[in-house]
Amino acid sequence: MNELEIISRARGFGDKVALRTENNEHSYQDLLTRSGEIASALLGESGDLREARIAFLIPAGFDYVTTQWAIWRSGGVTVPLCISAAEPELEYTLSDSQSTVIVVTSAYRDKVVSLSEKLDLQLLVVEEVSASFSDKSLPEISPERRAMILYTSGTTSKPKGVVATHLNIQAQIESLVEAWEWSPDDRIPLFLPLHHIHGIINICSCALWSGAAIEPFTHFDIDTIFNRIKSGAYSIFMAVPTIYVKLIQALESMAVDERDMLVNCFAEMRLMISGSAALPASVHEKWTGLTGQKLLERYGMTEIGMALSNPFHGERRPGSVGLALPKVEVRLKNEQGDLVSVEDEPGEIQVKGPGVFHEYWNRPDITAESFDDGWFRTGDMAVIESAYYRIMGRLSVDIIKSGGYKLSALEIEATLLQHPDISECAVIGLPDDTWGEMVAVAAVLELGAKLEIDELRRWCRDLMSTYKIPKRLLLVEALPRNAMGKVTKTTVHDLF
Ligand code: MLC
Ligand code: AMP
Repeated sequence: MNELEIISRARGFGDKVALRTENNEHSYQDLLTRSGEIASALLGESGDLREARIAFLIPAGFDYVTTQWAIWRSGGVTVPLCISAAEPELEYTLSDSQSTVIVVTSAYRDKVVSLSEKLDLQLLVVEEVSASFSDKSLPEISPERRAMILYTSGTTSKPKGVVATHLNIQAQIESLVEAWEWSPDDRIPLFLPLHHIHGIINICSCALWSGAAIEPFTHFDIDTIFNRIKSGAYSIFMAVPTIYVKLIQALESMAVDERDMLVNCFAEMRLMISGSAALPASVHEKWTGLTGQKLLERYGMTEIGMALSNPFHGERRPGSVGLALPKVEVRLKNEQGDLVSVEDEPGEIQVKGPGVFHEYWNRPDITAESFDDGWFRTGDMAVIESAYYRIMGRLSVDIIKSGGYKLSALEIEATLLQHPDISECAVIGLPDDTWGEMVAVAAVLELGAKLEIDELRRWCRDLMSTYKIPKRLLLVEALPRNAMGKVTKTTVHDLF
C-alpha cells in the first residue's frame, strides 16, 4: 500500500519505544495500531476523509500522536488546538478552518461540548474509540495533499491558517534530520505546546521519523525536567530562549553540589537547540559558561519550517542564526527591492524550498501578497556577517514574540476594545529579560472610568489565552498619533 512515509518508517521501528511517560511506554507498533483504530472511527462509512479538517484538543502524549496520525492516515487535515485557549479563540479556529469533527480526551469534553453543538461539529472522545480496525480499510494518501493547518498570528487582526501539505512537512523534517543528525538512539523531552511548529515538527515529528524516543509532558515543569536530566534521560534538548533564561535562574540559585551534578548532565547531551525567538548572546554565553554546552541557535517560521541554523559541526556563533539548512534557499532583499549581495547590508529574509507552506487557508489574496516571485517574504530583517545570518528585527511593529509565542498586537487590541472602560488602546511588546518581549498596553479610558492591571487581566482570562494577556497597563489621556491619525507605536514605547 502507498502510505505516508512517517507511517511506513514507523513500521521499520516496530517494538522500539516511541513515547515514554512516567508510568508507560508505547512502541512504534502501538502508535500504528492505535492510530489505525482511530482512523477507522474517523472514516466511519467513508473510504477517505478527502482533506476534511479535523480539529483536536489533546495534550502531548500517546493520544495526541495517535490522533494526529489517524487524521493523516484517513485522508484528513489536522487542526491542532491550543490546550489553554479561551473559548472565543477555539470558536474562531474551528469556524475559520471549517472543521467538521473535534477530537478530545475525556478531560477536555466539557470544555468543548457546547461549542461543538453550536458549530454542529461531531465530538469524538478518543478514549471511547474501540479497537476494531484493518489496515486495508485506509485510503492511499498522495503526499501532495493538504495535511495540517496551524493558526499563526500576524499582521492581520485574526490569526491565519497556514496550510502545509504532506510533502511540505516531509521536507521540513528531512532537512532537520539531516542537519542535526537525528538517530534512533536519540531521546528528547517534549514540553513545548503542540499547536505550533516547534513542538510538532522540530521535536515530535523529527523524533518519530528517526525512530527516536520522546518523553511528553503536558507543560514545562522545571523540577520534573531537572529530575529527568539528572538521570541522563535525554540526548537532545530543544527549547525557546525563555526556557534557557529560566534554567539559568534556577541553576544559579541552587546549592553548588546539586548545580554541579545537573550541569554535568546538561554537558553530556549531544545537542541543545534554541529557537522561536532571539537568543540574546549574553544568555548563550552564560549557558556555555555554566555547562560547557554551545547552544545551537536556529531560525524558522510556521510558514516555512526551519530556514537557518548554526552548524551541528562547526562554529555556533552567539547572536547569529547561521546558514541556510539543507533544501532551503534564503535571500535578502533591501528596502529598494534589490537583492542584497554584500555582507553587512540589511534586507528582508525571503525563503524558497519544498518546506515552504502551500497557502493561507481561504485567503488567496494574502497568500499571493506574501510571495515575491516565488519567494516567501518572512517580514524578518537580517544581515550576513562573516558568512552567518544575524536577525535584526521585524518589519511590522504589530508582531510581538513573548516566550516564543507570536502574538498580534492588533488581535489583542481588538479584544481589549470590548472592555467597557477602554475607549482606545495601543498594544506593544516591551523588551524583557525573561519573555524576550512583554505585552504592554497604553489605554485611554472612558470618562470617569478606573482600571487597574490586575482587574484587566482577570477580565481578559475568558477571552484570550493567558500568554497573550498584557502584563503592563499605562493609562494615558490620548494616544500619540501621526499626521495621518495613525497611532505611532514607537512613541508608545517611549511612554513606557
Ligand atoms: C506563560 N506565560 C506567559 C507565557 N507563557 N506570558 C507571556 N508569554 C508567554 N510565552 C504566563 C502564563 O500566562 C502565566 O500567567 C505565567 O506566565 C506562568 O505560566 P506557566 O505556564 O507556568 O509558564 P511556563 O510554563 O514557564 O511557560 C513558559 C514557556 C511557554 C516558555 C514554557 O510560554 C512556552 O511553552 N512557550 C513556547 C511557545 C512555542 O512553542 N512557540 C513556538 C512557536 S513556532 P499567570 O497570570 O497565569 O500567572 C515558531 C517557529 C520557530 O516560533 O521558529 O520555532
Ligand atoms: P511563528 O510565526 O510563531 O512561527 O514565529 C516565527 C517568527 O519567530 C519568525 O518570523 C521570527 O520573527 C521569530 N524567530 C524564530 N526563530 C528566531 C531566532 N532564532 N531569532 C530571532 N527570531 C526568531
